[in-house]
Amino acid sequence: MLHPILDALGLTEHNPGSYIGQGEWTGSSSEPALEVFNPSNGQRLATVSSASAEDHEKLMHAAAQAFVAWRALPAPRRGEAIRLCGEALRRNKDALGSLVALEMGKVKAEGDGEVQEMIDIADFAVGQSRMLYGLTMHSERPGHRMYEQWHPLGMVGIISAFNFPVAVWAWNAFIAAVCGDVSIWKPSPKTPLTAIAATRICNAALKAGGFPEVFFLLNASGTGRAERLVEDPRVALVSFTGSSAVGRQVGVRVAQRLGRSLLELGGNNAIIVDATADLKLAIPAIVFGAVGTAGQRCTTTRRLFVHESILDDVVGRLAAAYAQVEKRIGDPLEPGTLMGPLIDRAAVQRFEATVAQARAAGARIVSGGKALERDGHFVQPTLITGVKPTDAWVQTETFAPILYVMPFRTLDEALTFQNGVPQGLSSSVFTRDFQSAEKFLSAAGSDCGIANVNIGTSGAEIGGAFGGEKDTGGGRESGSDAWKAYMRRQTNTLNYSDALPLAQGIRFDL
Ligand code: UN1
Repeated sequence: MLHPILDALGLTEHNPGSYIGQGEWTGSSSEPALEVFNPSNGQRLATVSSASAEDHEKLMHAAAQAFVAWRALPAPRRGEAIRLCGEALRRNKDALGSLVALEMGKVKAEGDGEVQEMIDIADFAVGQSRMLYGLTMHSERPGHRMYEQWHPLGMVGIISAFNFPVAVWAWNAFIAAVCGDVSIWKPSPKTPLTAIAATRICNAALKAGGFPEVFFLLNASGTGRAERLVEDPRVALVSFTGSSAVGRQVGVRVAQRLGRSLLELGGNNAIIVDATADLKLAIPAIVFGAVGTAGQRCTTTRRLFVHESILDDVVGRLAAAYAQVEKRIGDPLEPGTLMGPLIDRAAVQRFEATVAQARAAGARIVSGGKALERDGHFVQPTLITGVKPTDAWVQTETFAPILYVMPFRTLDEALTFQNGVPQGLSSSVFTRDFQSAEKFLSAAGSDCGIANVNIGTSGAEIGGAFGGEKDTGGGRESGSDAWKAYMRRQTNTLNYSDALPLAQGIRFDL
């Protein structure tokens, strides 16, 4: 029986998975279809057909044509189009937020929050559409003027992950759209339904406003479609969100053809709690950061460094909070649930393997550590002590609610621990000491793309540039000047004099 949430968004039991242009939704009967399961009970929700190579090629032609029309619209008009998308998402927030919760397994409040993030970035993009500013420079030659302008880049490939199945697409697609680009989305094969719903809602809003439909979609099983996007020289920018291991391959392959990539890869985010910290703020921030989205955010708090003088106190308070969370694990759509399931069985197995590895090496499992014996992919929120910052499992991002708690003596030591991992996405310090806060934010402090004081590592606002250093890939998306990644810069020099002086004072008299 069709789930009512699917019905509310016009989805059926068998859905064509790809929007390939000219109003056409399609999917191949010869390619293996995607089967979508509800992670909280393992039941099948629907199937989604995969795009074939021919569908993909058809899409590329349509997208190339759409780009030519779209880039000719003045940027503020493109902003107006995205305003309509934002309004459509406001109308559909409840339904789409529920679908995110149903398909991905995050709790309803977080599903709604994710749609809110789409709405926020739409609003941001509308404003940005009037602020695609270039600089003017003073020419060294008389009667000359120099300036730069930003032009649309072309076709942008967006390869997104299951954990933020729609918001990360919107960060990319909406900013790309106001920049004059069209986008081709290859979502995670674990969350194709939200991708279909989001694409439909936004393209319908464009169409109703008399705009071309610039959001193309490729749902497919396997990696063939994504690989084609990565290797296709017509795709000017590949924005990839996923693991560092896959992102490394994407980066190398796009670089091979001298294309551009924007990489948002793994995080291994830490919170430092010093002896002056206000634990009324720190404890809820740590708990939300570590167990929110069942530990499946790239900004999830995975490591906690606590000043040795308050270690026992902090671990005790966390254990008490974790006991409360444990009572509220369950159906993500049920009001009051704090933690839903992991995405699939393989994720549960990775959780179990990581806990077993730590346990075998003598770590103490203070809370949790087990998968729940019930339908769906539920695990306990897990607190682990007695590990070292250099342990292999502490150095690795396991996409599950596992928090390693470790003591430190000095802020310098805590910073060395925090920075001593391959990843560099998000970081926080809880302190009431001015010098510690400033040191944490200084060039000698956190080496991450995001560094916070007295708030947690996850739940970044869209207005800032989002991304991280080292194995996190170096990309920046969402707010600030991240729009520049979606445009090409052109430097223009104009001569309005009657002479032709050469730069650098060179004389070349004929
Ligand atoms: C991600 O996990 O891929 O900062 C993105 C946050 C969210 C985005 C996370 N705004 O946690």
